[in-house]
Amino acid sequence: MISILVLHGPNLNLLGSREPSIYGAVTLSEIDARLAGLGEKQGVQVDSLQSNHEGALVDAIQSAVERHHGILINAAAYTHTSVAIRDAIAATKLPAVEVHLSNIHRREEFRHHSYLAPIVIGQICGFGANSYYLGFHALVTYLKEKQAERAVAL
Ligand code: CA2
Repeated sequence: MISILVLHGPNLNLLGSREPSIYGAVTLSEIDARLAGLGEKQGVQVDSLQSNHEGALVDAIQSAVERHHGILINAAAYTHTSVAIRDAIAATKLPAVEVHLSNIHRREEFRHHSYLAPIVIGQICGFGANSYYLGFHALVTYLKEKQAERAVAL
């Protein structure tokens, strides 16, 4: 069974309670529940984790190698600062999709650069919570295609 790890970075636990004009009214629990539901429909195991701590995210990424086939990540502010998270994802060699609720390219200059963008399959941003669901679809499609390619090669 395909298994994916969903990672949410700092302050995303506040979703739904503050700044709804930027990030929408949906809560993180609602996003996680919808992702779990999408996973059930598609036969994909979905495990989610939110942390405000860079090291905890790095630990989760390192552990993902043993349990998961891909990573869906909104690294939040660490997107723009964390070489450690980038290095951890690159080291796992797991396919990853980067998502953002807001369109980071339409916001302040410092949000335009992502340390993750060069090492992920792709980035989806600007669609609110739908960025996560689109990202989930993109990652699962990628993993299923790779699985099918491997089956043909056998
Ligand atoms: O648009 C996104 O998903 C971001 O990753 C969100 C980050 C931000 O630093 C990135 O540039 C873009 C911020 C997450 C903070 O979330 C909050 C939610 C509610 C209230 C306050 C913060």
